[in-house]
Amino acid sequence: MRLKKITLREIHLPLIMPFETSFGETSLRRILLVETDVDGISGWGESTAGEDPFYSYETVETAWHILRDFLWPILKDQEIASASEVWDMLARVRGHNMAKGSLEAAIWDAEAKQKNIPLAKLLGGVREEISCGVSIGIQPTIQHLLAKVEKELAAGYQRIKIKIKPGTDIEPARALRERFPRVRLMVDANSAYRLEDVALLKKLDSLYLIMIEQPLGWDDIYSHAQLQRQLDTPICLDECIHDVEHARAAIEIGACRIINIKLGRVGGHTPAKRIHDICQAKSIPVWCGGMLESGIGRAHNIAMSTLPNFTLPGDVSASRRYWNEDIIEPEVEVTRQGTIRVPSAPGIGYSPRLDRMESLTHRMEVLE
Ligand code: OSB
Ligand code: MG
Repeated sequence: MRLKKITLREIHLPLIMPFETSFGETSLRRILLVETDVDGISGWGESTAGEDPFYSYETVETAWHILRDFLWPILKDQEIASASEVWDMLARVRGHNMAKGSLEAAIWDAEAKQKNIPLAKLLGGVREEISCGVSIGIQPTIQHLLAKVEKELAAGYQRIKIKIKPGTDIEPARALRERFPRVRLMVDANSAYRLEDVALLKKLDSLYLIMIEQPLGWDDIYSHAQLQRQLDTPICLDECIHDVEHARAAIEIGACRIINIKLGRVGGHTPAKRIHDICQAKSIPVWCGGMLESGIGRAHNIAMSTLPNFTLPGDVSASRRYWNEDIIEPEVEVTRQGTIRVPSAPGIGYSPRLDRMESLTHRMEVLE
């Protein structure tokens, strides 16, 4: 395969409802899409870089810069035997996983289309359906939260995750557990706590949560190991796990019992598979995290979630929970059982809606 051209495109997509986490609120997504031309076949990827450097240091601006000035020059006109080689070809650039992940994923899509098979198959996926949970942002009141959760459970979602921050943590989680005694429930703190908050975090142990996601520092694996020793509830790491070495370190020192894999955060399908494999070998279940993706990123998440060790419901849910209209056709839909059926069309299996993308595009750059 030879990479002939890439097109960078920034679209603006307003969320149906603002999404609040411990690090801030988002109401309009700026999304960087990458289209690759591989031997005349187009592949699509989405960078999960944010509008601000608050979840990670990457932003739409840094991802654009790294893609145009460093990643494209490495791959341009190179003979690429398969998409599985791309991650190692980009190794000279340190970090910037969201930039790398968008390009790498687009080449996987193109390769699957070239071979006329679904991306899930090319990745080694084993499922025809994936299990879905929802991630619910911080709500103004407990009443709002209960109403939201009620609605998502009625729609069939299999697991509820709520965002927490200091001051909005134990109370909403307890209210949910009282109202829904048997629901699979978890909280995500996005690094809002410190090891000194252990007494508060221990109160969560009585609520039988399936996990507490990323309570401590975004790059602090060691403190999570100290915390996990004092908690019964499993810790799941998100922000801390950037590559397979972090995953190995976290598992070996006991910093977590579950890992959330996000394609952008780890740099694409190849590093995601490597983390998946090491977790599987060490009996650590994984699940697919979300970053408020448009349909392109969502489609990649669905394909990745078909790998065998994705045994817990992920944050991959229906397009209509986020967008009035998605940029793919058909939109991602969730069954009454809280699952997504993996598409059988080649590549990501959903068609990009170019007309709609055009109308949402704020800038575009073609590199060839
Ligand atoms: O920590 O998982 C997270 C959204 C933006 C940044 C970080 C996170 C999230 C979510 C939303 O939880 C997941 C989704 O529904 O896409
Ligand atoms: Mg998270």
